[in-house]
Amino acid sequence: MSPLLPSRCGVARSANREPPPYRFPADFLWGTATAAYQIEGTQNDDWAAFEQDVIQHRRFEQLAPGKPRPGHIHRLGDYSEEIRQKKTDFDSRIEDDLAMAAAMGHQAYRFSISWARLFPSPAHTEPDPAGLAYYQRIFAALARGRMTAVVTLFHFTSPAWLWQERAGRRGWERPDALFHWERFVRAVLHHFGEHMPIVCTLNEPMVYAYAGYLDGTFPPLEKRSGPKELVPVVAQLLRAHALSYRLLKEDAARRGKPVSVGIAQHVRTFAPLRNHNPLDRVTAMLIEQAFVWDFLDAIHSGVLRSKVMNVELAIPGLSGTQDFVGLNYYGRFYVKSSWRNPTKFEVLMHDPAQAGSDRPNELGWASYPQGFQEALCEAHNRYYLPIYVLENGTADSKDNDVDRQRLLVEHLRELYLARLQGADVRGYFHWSLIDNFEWAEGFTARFGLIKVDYQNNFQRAPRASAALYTRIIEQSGLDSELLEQFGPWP
Ligand code: IFM
Repeated sequence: MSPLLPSRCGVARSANREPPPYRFPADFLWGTATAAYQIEGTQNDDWAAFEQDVIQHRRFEQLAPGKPRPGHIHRLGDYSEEIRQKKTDFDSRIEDDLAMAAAMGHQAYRFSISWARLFPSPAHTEPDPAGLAYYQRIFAALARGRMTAVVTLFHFTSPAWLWQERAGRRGWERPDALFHWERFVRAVLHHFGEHMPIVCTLNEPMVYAYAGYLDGTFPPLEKRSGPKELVPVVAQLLRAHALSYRLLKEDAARRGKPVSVGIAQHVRTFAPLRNHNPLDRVTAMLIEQAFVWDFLDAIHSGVLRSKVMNVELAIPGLSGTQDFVGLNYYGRFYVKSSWRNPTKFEVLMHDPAQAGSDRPNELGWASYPQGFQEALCEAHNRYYLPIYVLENGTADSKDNDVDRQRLLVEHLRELYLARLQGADVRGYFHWSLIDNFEWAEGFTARFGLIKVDYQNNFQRAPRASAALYTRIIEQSGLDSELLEQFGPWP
């Protein structure tokens, strides 16, 4: 192999015999992540319109958690108008929440800037001053706590007015969508560019495309006929990413400051439900490629090439527009196919036959820490770029949240082992700092290191995992005691 090429990372279980402690470098970035819609007060956006519709038509009957039903939000009717409007009441607690994160030793905070808060109506050709003042408070609180701001530009929501049809199209597919997007990105850069060293342009574009345009569980609640119909949306998101990358780099050059840019890609391991079934195996491979890697490959090569979406489309200005690979890792899904109709398959959140080892969380998602190491290595081998884990977490509502504590130790151990084999992972962001609104799952799924007591004026109460995370940050990794407590290891 050429000495100029970085070495390939392979998942070597022998690395598991590495003796503790597992220490991370001093410049490894430890943080948490949130998103505007999930914690902030309501804005004039597509999700707020969806929520209103859900309430009006009472589409919130109790469903099984983890099985979102198109057009529904799980148990939304159980929560008062005040809670639905304020979400976590972050708006009046920005300073306290971020001071608490700083006191817990967090060094970074990932959050998103709401497009609708800056541009609430199409009449706004300039950003709304109140919206700017709001994010100013966040940047100021982060500066006080000496925390690095990691900004996400698009985290699932867009202004309601973008959904009025233009030339028969709406949302990202409108002919003027990129014009408006550019206006938003330029405004963010003009006002906050100075304080944005790491930027994530898009959060989980494939989740957005699948949930919004195939499953109908996220706005715009469409159920298109198949993955090929996602191409216009996916291609437009790639164009939006390429455009933001160029604007961010131009802004950084003007300021004489570097900026590191990437996206946050949702990662799952897709496993065949029946290992002996060749169709399950092939389908699982195809879905993983489509859901996890096609988008990142496109940014790498400049061409959206996908078997599942049946497309090969060059996107001008896209190639090489990521400085890091951002991954959000949440475990393993299972694929069950059918010979009678190979394009219709089921995706299971866990395997009912091995619930013991899958340890499904409160949403039924299987835990699979080993897949984390595999995904980090795969990302390294594909792109040879720095990696940030921009999300990792679980739904665990207990005060003594043992599942979240276990998840932290198990996943950080896998991250350490991936680094050992060459994956250049530079930071870890736990999802999430506080409990929040989990999209079609409503308020029921609790992902916070810090509990939000919705019945008690949104009071904050750190869960046991919050102290564990602080301990890990303070000692820059996992000590023998922790590894022993959560072992034995495979
Ligand atoms: O809450 C979401 C977040 O908005 C995007 N990543 C996954 C999280 C948990 O489902």
